[in-house]
Amino acid sequence: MIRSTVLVLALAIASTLAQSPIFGQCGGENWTGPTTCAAGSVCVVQNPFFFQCVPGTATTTPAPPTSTPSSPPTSTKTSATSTASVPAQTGFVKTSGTRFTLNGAKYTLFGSNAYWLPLMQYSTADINTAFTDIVNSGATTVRTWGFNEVTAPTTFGAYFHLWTGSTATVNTGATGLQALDAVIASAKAHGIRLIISLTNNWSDYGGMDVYTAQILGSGQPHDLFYTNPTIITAFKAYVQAVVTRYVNEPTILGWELANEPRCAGSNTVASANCTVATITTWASTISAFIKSIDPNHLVAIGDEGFFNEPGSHNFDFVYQGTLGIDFAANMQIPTIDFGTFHMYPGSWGEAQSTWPAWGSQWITDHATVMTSANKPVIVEEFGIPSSGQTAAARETIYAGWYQTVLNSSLTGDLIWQAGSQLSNGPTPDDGYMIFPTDPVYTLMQSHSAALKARG
Ligand SMILES: *[C@@H]1O[C@H](CO)[C@@H](O)[C@H](O)[C@H]1NC(C)=O
Ligand SMILES: *[C@@H]1O[C@H](CO)[C@@H](O)[C@H](O)[C@H]1NC(C)=O
Ligand SMILES: *[C@@H]1O[C@H](CO)[C@@H](O)[C@H](O)[C@H]1NC(C)=O
Ligand SMILES: CC(=O)N[C@H]1CO[C@H](CO)[C@@H](O)[C@@H]1O
Repeated sequence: MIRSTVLVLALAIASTLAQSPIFGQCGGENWTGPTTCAAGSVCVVQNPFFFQCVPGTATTTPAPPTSTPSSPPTSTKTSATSTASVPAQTGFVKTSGTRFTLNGAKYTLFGSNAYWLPLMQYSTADINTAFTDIVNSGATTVRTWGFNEVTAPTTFGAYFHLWTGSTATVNTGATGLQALDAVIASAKAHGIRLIISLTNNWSDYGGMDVYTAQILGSGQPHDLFYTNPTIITAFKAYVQAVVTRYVNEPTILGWELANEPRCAGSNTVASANCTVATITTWASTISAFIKSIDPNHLVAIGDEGFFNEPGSHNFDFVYQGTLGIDFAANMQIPTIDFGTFHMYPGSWGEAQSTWPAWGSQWITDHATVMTSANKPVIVEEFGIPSSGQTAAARETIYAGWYQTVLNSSLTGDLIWQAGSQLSNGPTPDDGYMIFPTDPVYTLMQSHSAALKARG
């Protein structure tokens, strides 16, 4: 009984494996799985490591599949690529005044964050599920992490930069940048553009303090990341490796220098030397460097958008310049194409009763700088935790903030953060996750429609 069940299962699996499902992998270096695609999809070469079944039909019948896993029929795949009706992903997103454009038309920047996409060793099917949920929210754009600094290979998840003493090597293997390749391929197949951040202020996934600790020793001030010449060289080397790998990839909307750069880190302090000028100088240097090696992609800082207006707004700390960010000054950097800001009134100590109005003011203040700098500005992270207030109150706050984005004419927004139910359970939930069953997801759909309809 058991034996025959196993046999039937094995046969069922074998016949399933004969073809890859839609959005499944169908080839690439060392791929030993199926090289033909389910009906209604064709195998497209996304990059040398990753061929994918994408919806569409070849206009000419491909050669009969002679499925020899070790030597995939590359010529068949190439001809399918040119004839398949896959979502167009040509042209690079550009800016025009305070808006984004794509191939001369308006590009509406709306979507969510999904930092976990390249980091969790998800299967191709799971990555596709996540992107399907994201697309169905009305998203055009997703922000994710292009970094994970480690001092030893991880036993779970991808890492991109491995440190031994003061020397780092870029992991280009299956547990490294190929995981990012797979995310980019899936984004492309779903018509999504990506904003990719290149390091982190915080200790999550390594970040800046790994550079300072490995190169200068532990316990150093966080802001030496921005000023120490050896560290700047090391960061540039990493940036160069990632940016040049994808220099011709239009699925990437833009690069971000770092997630939330500040003078101080998670467990490291700011030196007495760190001022807003420290990070403005660093952002000028690194963004100019990226432009010198990649003329195709937009560049942003990835900061929280703090203002440097000492004494203003009843001394609310996010307006005082004390954290190392001067949003208005940074918008003047010629090699920064668009501005970013974040919005977490809860984490920033604002009284809960003020969140709707406080957030609307924060959005409007950034829209004012958007207009004067004549560059796009996006609120690229914002959220309120699902615990601590009623579901109805939470929805009302999100609805009000979305309405303020429209009212203020702000360029666009990315909520923190997307969530999906995958084969092994939900994506990482930090209390801000928005699954498709969440009423806020429905709000996202109507807001995206309103943003796309806006002139
Ligand atoms: C393919 O296998 C070879 C030999 O094991 C290895 O060197 C190479 O890195 C592999 N390529 C990928 C994309 O995993
Ligand atoms: C602070 O600046 C002074 C003067 O330029 C310099 O000697 C010192 O090394 C700096 N300290 C740090 C932590 O950057
Ligand atoms: C947006 O503008 C409309 C029309 O002027 C106004 O009624 C509404 O209160 C505004 N809402 C927000 C959240 O700014
Ligand atoms: C957005 C983000 O990554 N925030 C985290 C940064 O690091 C600090 C300290 O580890 C956390 O408290 C934040 O949640």
